[in-house]
Amino acid sequence: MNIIGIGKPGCSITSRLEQHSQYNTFYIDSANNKRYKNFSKVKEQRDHEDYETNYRKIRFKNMSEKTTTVVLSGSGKISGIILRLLEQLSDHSLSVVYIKPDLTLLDETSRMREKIVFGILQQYARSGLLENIQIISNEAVEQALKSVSIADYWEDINDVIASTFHMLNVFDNTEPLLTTIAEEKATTRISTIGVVAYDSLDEKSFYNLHAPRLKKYFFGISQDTLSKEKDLLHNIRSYVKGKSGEKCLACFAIYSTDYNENYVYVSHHASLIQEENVYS
Ligand SMILES: Nc1nc2c(ncn2[C@@H]2O[C@H](COP(=O)(O)OP(=O)(O)OP(=O)(O)O)[C@@H](O)[C@H]2O)c(=O)[nH]1
Ligand SMILES: [Mg+2]
Repeated sequence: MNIIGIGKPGCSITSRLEQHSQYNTFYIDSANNKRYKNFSKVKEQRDHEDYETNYRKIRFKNMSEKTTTVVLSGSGKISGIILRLLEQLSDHSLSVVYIKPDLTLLDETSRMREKIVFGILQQYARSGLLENIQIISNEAVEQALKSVSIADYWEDINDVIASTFHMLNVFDNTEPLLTTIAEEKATTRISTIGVVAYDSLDEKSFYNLHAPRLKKYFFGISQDTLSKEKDLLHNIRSYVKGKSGEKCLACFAIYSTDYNENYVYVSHHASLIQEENVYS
């Protein structure tokens, strides 16, 4: 799978995925201070619109696959290239990881940009131009962290985002021991991801997705726990059952892992466009 990072947040998160062999990583920004490999420079522009108007086709070296995930936040100016980039890659199977910034920290112009990009990308997902958009709110990720050091603030946040994205991707491509997960309905293309603490089953999703239709729980269980905990399946079943609702189906998959710890990840899926006309 190709991962393309745009701008500071997109590139930083993408660089955390570079270590895994599953991903071919690419970077787009107006400067390459971090000396990323596979970097494409886009000339710095005055504003969002100029990034769109002055877009030049990006030459990606060594991009052979046609399954691509783009990571970006909509508040930065460079996010102005996103629709043109998606157009350039229209023969790919495209997904977006959308980083939702803390809006209270943004000025008016950045907030406007964010609102536009967030809205359009969700429309793209609904219409099927995107396979999926995963929404990740920095504020929610911060709350999922037990402690955040200010010095390593973005590193810590980006590590959690990248590792959760990666683990869900690994589980998605691994045969589970047991599963109640059915083929995803193509209508639920707006989603988020999150973590669940195994012991307390305390769930922290990375975006408060409104009107979810589907929740998928991925239990990565150690060999030791699998052999010792006799009521494991019963507990998982009743926990997941409690997450269902009238219009929301909750399901799970159990995997055996070589880790000592047990890990639980979750994804929520909706068809409804999020935060649409909330304030207008
Ligand atoms: N998760 C995460 N979010 C970040 C990071 N850096 C910045 N952000 C958030 O993403 C938003 C956009 O990032 P910026 O650095 O402002 O913008 P950019 O994407 O580089 O775009 P430009 O305006 O063209 O520089 C910011 O408002 C932050 O809230 C990061 O490393 N990780
Ligand atoms: Mg930048």
